[in-house]
Amino acid sequence: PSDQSTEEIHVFRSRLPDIQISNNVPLHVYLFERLSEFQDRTCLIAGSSGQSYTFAETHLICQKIAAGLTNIGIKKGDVIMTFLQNCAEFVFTFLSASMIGAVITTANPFYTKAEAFKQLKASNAKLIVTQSQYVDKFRDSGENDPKIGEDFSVITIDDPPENCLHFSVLSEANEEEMPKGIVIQPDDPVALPFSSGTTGLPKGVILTHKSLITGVAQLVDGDNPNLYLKQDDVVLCVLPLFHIFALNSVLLVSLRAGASVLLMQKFEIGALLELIQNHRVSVAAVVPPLVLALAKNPMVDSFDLSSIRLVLSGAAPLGKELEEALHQRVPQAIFGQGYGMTEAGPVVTMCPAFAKQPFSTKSGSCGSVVRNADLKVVDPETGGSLGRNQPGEICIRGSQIMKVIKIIFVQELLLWLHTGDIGYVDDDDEIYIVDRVKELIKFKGFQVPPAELESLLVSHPDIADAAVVPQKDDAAGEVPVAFVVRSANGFEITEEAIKEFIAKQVIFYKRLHKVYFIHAIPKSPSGKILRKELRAKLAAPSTQ
Ligand code: 4UU
Repeated sequence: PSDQSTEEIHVFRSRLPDIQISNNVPLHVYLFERLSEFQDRTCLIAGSSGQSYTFAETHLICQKIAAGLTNIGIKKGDVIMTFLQNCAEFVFTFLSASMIGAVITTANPFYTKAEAFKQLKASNAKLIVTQSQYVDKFRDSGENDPKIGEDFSVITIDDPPENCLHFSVLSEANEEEMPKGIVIQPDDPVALPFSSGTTGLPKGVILTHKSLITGVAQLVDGDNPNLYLKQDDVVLCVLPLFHIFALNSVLLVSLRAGASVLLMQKFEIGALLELIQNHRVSVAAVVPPLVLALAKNPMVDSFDLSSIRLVLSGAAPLGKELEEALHQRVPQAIFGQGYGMTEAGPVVTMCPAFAKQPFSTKSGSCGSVVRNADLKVVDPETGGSLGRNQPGEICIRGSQIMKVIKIIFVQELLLWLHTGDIGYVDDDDEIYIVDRVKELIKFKGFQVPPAELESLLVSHPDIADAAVVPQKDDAAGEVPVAFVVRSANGFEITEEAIKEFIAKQVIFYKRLHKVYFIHAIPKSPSGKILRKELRAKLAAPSTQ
């Protein structure tokens, strides 16, 4: 309601001037706009095999796959699910989908069968691109569930199991057969990542061609790009591409800027250090648990990390001490944070020390708001706009944010996205995130939606009611813990049994770390769980 009020709004802007953004073309056209300038340079390097692809090769393969997708019946508006670890095929599938106006929904390949099916059904995907080892997660589903071969197809990047096709049916198609005449509008969707946002279960976040182009341009376009990438940069992609951080701020920005992306399937410290040294990695996108590993592991001292010039941390709060500990090991690098959210398309703030003409920044800050966007801070109780140095809910506005379908009435041209994060803007336009008012729990930067665990918990006959909240944890940042009301059926379910019941149904990072039994879940008169009260209970000594 406050969005419609007439009171004065304190709008915070980037320290960098606005730029012209060419966001009226399809995403792939924008990304490959400068292809002729760097077509023979390395675009992708597969870390495990060392195989690499130039920009020209990448572009050609994507055109072939666009033709191949059309041959197997994928049309504009259809959804394709990637169920992959980082690999070149992920990149090819994403860009090819853009070329034919299809939409990519990205999922974590470690999802359990139940989690995979939820996203498959919610996104109505017609095709899944995955590895053979994961195909069983899409078989033997419930009676009303979609079926392989009938409702959707499966393509594997390795030997295809029964009823599946090999990736070569796409990549060996004739690029001449790419469909002509597909008209893609700036507001057409191109990506559908899943996120639980500020409340409830995970849902598809509609990101359009225009929003993703804007998000990339805000970082790497203009005379003084906020995140200055050079054509000879090698950008580390160890964070998963199914998450918006790596997708946007590692892959898409590098494609636009002509930098190479070094793809790593999964994090393993020895292999990582070797790859950094051998490929002379210059830009590293990291999350706090990775900073912890690099800061603490003794192996780090035996490798040459002198090529690293930028370290960008995001997805969860980074402690100053931790940042300084790693900085001592990589003294030549500029350290900074980005703060983003899937729904925000995704970057809200970025460290301006990464700019071509850099600004100095303070440790602990998440940088300044991105250019071509407005940021405001509101009082979470009253909705009133706050000035500098006053913590409140961060709100962001610009063409990069997700597409909202049901707009009932709009008084402003662009809507403010409420992030559910509490932060403030200091006298130097630097933004600090200090708390979260939304339900979301972040385990090592991964989303754990409490509503999902709560609905699983109350589905158990021995549980009458439940609430899941974050508990602070040194290694993971936060871990999910549950408050449980036992049902009066005489069976005294144990903590271990509850943990196991959940662990069987969810991916590793959603597992419960502790269960506290309680007589009633505190709720507001309207029935909302009073999470603040439960978090306060955790801080009290009796629950330790
Ligand atoms: C404290 O985490 C992300 C996106 C992160 C991102 C993307 C592009 C970082 C840098 C970049 O360049 O998205 P989600 O949707 O998984 O989670 C969003 C939530 C935020 O609302 C906030 O609570 O993750 C938390 N978060 C952070 N918290 C994200 N970044 C930060 C941060 N400090 N730097």
